[in-house]
Amino acid sequence: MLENKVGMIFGVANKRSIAWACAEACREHGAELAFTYQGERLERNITRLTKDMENTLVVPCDVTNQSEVDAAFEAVDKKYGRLDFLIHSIAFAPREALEGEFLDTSRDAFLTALEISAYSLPQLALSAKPLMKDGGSIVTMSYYGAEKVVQNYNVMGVAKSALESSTRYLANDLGKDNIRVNAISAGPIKTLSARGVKDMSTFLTHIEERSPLKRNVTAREVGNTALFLVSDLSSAITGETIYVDCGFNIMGI
Ligand code: 0WD
Repeated sequence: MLENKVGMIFGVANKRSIAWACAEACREHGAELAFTYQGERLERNITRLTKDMENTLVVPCDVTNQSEVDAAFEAVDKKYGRLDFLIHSIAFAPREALEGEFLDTSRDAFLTALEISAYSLPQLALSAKPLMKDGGSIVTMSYYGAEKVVQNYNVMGVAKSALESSTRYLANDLGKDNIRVNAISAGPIKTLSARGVKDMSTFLTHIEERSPLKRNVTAREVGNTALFLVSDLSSAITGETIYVDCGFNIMGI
């Protein structure tokens, strides 16, 4: 499905990361993949995970450092000469902002969360565009807290609202270049980032009880949807937020 396609994956922290599940799904369908990692602490993880994958590239890229972003795309251009898809699976908010009341969010926490979790999407799309010579597909990861109040999710919910809105504006700007931009609104999954949200296990139990499918999603199910969105099977879908949440979002009382 993805033979002869080159993808860039942002946000693998370890094997539990949603980005890694996306990478495995895309790899199994023939894609060549470049991985970025944030900071030296994650370099060893990603190098170990990708050691048996052929023709990969692993480059540092902290999105708050524009020169690292530029260097990452230059490295992809040099190695592959093109880019067909990009998976954006990164987010961050200071831990103290992910508990208590949203009202108490500091200016610094607000700006940091919005910069890393939302601005990074248009930032990376701008660098990806010249490499997506034959069109392309960009996928980002959102969460239900973008549209409804989820206890403790706080400023990250605001960042995800900005992210989903950015998805639509980017889809409009990039449509003429045949570049599609979509978000996946994933149900909660126990990853490194998710552990930063207080009372995460309560969310998981609630979804098991209330969602139509009576269970939580797996990272691989999110990865499979990302595979669909970066493949030509979804060629007329852009600007959407697609729920991969066992149906939880449809429920009222
Ligand atoms: O329940 C969940 N796990 C859900 C996650 C439900 C719905 C959505 N999501 C979203 C997250 O908000 C995020 O956008 O999916 C995306 C991936 O999250 P994940 O797979 O749950 O988390 P994780 O494995 O921790 O990967 C996120 C990574 C960071 O990991 P850590 O944990 O080290 O902060 O985002 C990256 C980093 O690798 N990241 C950055 N990358 C570049 N520059 C930066 C940065 N400044 N900051 C964080």
